[in-house]
Amino acid sequence: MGSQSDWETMRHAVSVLEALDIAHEVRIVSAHRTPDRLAEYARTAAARGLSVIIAGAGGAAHLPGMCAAWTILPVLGVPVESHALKGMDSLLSIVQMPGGVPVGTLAIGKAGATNAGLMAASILALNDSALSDRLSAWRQAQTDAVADSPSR
Ligand code: RP5
Repeated sequence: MGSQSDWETMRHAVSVLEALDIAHEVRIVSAHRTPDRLAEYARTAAARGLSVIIAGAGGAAHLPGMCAAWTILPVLGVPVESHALKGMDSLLSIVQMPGGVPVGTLAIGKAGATNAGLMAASILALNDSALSDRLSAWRQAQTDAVADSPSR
């Protein structure tokens, strides 16, 4: 994530990864404040054994795109809801990548962070049958938790 202030959103991605027992690391890497850290992180990610990167940032949210510029690993971008523009700035900064450098862009805020975790799980599950089973069970539990009618 681009800042400590993104944690309140990005913790929802981490919760999913924890629930599905997916090995992960959590770092603050800012495209603007720590550009060298970003270059180092993204350039070495594959060699360090990472398979998917979830990058969440807000405002002028260049972190996911610049991360994708440095690696061919799949990068999932989460637009953090900004105070000034409610995350529309973040969304447009992340989603409108030039052809040739993809970022898989999720929804603004908590839903996007949650789904980034689930999307990462889906990617990893392609080559991990045990994770595939855990992900299927997670989805089934979600389905089972939906009541037939609202409580009033
Ligand atoms: C972005 O600027 C971060 O991703 C964060 O969403 C936003 C504001 O950062 P702070 O000023 O709260 O550190 O780079």
